[in-house]
Amino acid sequence: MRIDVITIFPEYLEPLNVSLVGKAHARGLLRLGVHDLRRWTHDRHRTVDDTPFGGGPGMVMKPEPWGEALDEVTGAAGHPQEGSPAGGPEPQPPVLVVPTPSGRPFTQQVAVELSQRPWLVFAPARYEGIDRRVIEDAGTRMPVRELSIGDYVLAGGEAAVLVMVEAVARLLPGVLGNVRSHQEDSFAPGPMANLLEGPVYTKPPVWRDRAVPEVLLSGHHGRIERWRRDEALRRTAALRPDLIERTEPDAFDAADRKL
Ligand code: 6GU
Repeated sequence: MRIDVITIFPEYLEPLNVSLVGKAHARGLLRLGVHDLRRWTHDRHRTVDDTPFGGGPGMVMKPEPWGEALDEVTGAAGHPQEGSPAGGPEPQPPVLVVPTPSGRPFTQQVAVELSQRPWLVFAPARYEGIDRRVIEDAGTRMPVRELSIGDYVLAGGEAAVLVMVEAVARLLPGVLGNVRSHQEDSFAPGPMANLLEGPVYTKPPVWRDRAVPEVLLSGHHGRIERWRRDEALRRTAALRPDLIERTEPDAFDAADRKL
């Protein structure tokens, strides 16, 4: 997968070079490009924002630098994309991801969908957002997803890009050592879909007088699986009743109903 990020704070994206995403990059599973939006300004002050038409607080990001940046990074400026020889099939355009608190929710399902695309371009905004025409214009050439990471307001979309890139990168083939670790995620499809994960334990079996639940040492896989589901269900009912309410009744078995 290829990921490009266009930002006025390239340093903010440096964490992408560490941990899981950094390793995926180093191992060639992910190609990352971070671009300074000011590269596409032409005035002495490298201006990227201006006052909003219609009045109101804050500043709006100007369309021209974003337009030129997206043209160049997405290849609309007429540069043939790498890996698509002249005369070959039309290359698939990237998905443009615009992080904004006014977007649709970024969920695990969205992360899975994005992880199946070959190319993502992120356009995080500072100030009050990007001039609407940039989003509309880009939308004539590529799919655009305006996405929010939660119901709170950040000062800019860069931290949201870090969140989304990490959620997507760990789903790429070969990035996680163990495929089961994301097949069993709380929000992945399957028997534990829509349930929070319950408690986990490792050695030693007794620590500060606290014993690991006996069932986990029993070697009885059926009982262990049942216990894990019970714990997940109890935790979800306590912390996220909304997740249970939006699960179809068929997803629950007779043992669930006794809890
Ligand atoms: Cl994606 N951006 C900003 N600025 N604030 C947010 C957000 C995104 N998601 C939740 N709050």
